[in-house]
Amino acid sequence: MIDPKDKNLPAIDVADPQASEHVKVSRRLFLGGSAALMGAAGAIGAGVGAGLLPATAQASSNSKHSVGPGELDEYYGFWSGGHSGEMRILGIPSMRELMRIPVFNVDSATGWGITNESREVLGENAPLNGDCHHPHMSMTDGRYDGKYLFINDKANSRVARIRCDIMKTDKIITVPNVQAIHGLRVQKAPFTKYVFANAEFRMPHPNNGLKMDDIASYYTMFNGIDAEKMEVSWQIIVDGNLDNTDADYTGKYAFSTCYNAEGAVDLEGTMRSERDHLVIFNIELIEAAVKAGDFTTLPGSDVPVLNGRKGSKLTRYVPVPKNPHGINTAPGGKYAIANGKLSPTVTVFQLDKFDDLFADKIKPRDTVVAEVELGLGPLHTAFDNRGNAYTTLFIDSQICKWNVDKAIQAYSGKPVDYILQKLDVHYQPGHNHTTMGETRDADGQYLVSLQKFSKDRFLQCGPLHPENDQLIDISGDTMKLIHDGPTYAEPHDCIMVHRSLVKTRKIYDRKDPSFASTVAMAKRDGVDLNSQNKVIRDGNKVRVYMMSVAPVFGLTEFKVKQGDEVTVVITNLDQIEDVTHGFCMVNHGVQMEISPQQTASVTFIADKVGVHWYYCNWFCHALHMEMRGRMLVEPK
Ligand code: CUK
Ligand code: CUA
Ligand code: CA
Repeated sequence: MIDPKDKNLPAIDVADPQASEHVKVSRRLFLGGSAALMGAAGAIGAGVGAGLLPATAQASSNSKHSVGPGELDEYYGFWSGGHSGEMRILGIPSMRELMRIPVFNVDSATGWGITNESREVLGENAPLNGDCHHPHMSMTDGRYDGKYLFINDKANSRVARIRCDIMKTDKIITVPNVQAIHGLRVQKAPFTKYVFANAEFRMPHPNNGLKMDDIASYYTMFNGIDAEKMEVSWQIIVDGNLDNTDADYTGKYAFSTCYNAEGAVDLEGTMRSERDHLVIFNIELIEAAVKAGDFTTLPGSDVPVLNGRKGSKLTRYVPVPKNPHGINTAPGGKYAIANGKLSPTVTVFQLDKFDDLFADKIKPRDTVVAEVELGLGPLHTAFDNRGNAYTTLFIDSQICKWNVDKAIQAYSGKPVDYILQKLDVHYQPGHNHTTMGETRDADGQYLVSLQKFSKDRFLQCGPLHPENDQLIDISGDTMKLIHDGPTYAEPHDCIMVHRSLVKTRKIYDRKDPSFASTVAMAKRDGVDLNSQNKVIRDGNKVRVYMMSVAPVFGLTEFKVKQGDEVTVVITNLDQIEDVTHGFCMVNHGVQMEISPQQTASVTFIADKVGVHWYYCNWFCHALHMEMRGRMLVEPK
């Protein structure tokens, strides 16, 4: 739990005249919410969905969560952008979209995918689509450390890292030998040494066209990625496939759900058995096996590949009901919950039993302390700090709030009601997430439920509908729906991080590694980026170095020859926060962001003779329209 009295209070400069008001607002939001809402809930009666609340009660409950103009949100929400390939930053509780972080996609505004710096991160011939599902922040001792965000790309089997100081992607890796990186989580403790990544689809090995019909020989792997180096440390072969994953709070175990224990390639086949499984990975034993050289490698990569199939000492398989989906570790670190999907149940694992399981003192199912019914289509579970769990019921279009301890009692035969409330959501929820809920600091304030369908909730925008991300107040005894938020394709998952844990730069450091290669190139060309505008010709390659200060580019014209490969390098010397410039070369598909103190570059072929205007397209000054220049292309 966060102590709002000291270190975790929002970091606000007290010299700022507006600051004291922000602090007051945030303290009120942070501390006051719970008690007042419990009162309201008591008056209305437990078990009543927000949709049924009297209008006045809803209005007063809403105003408590409103963030007025100029006020700051309490939490950062980091949202997966699904198959848009990006990550998004929202403010919670306002649900305002604050920023988009292009990751696997091309972004016209920032030039991500167009600039040399972003191409360096993406890789020369990178595919320019992505399918993001699971954004997670690096942790130390089970708490967010504000350093990195990680996200998967199911579409092209990649994992990306985002630097939280500038909120830009700084590394992308393709995981070798697998297809479709889906479930992704970080090692929670002692620190995020590994990012754990599930490869979902089984495939032939080697995938050389010779064993395509030998379906039984297909396999997939669980991957440990070194979070600092962004390299795959090891891969471990499993039986069945891999869907979602999570980790414990000791750093010893990670575990993944499998919906295709059948090893089928058709839909019916994946539903043939009544049970699939959770596979548990013993990280210490895996590391020891790698160290001892107890691995092989696959053609085309030198990543250690271990055997984690049934019978391996590195893994254990626990049968769970039909086609499970999400796996979620409770903030206390005591339990993890597998969500049944085709079974109306959730399965509760007691994590401190895993040592005994690996010592073969108990059987796999002895780690299960409850398996209870919640409703139809349980997909994902989130937690508050009061022992309650919140599970999305996809088919029922509801969130089921239940108590974990009571569920365990009920499973052992005691006549207790473990279900506390069911709240309608609109419609068909996938993931949900609570504020700080995947860390030790779970604070039980808000729950977001991410719906796959919005149907009638918003103005029609043609056949394609937005998703609907709903914000729910969970600080009281009953859940209350307080906001509908349309979002573009498709936030599978999100996390909500208290704003005190995220420290971003206001302007770039000139030594920022994200443009270090470009700075090195300038140095080789003998150009001082901070004081020089210069055109360097190197055969048919031309490098155009210029500075920018609102509202002028350092060069208002430069000359090249038709067919030259032109690299424009711009350094924004403005030091004022928010004064970002852009560089767009008309009719050349060239565009980039240059934020204060940033250097950015873009390379293109000057294939058309004549005058070609370039202009600044981030509005920066009263004379922003006048911030422009000419590229003069002479015939060959
Ligand atoms: S998954 Cu999409 S709703 Cu990719 Cu985590 Cu469950
Ligand atoms: Cu510089 Cu607009
Ligand atoms: Ca199955």
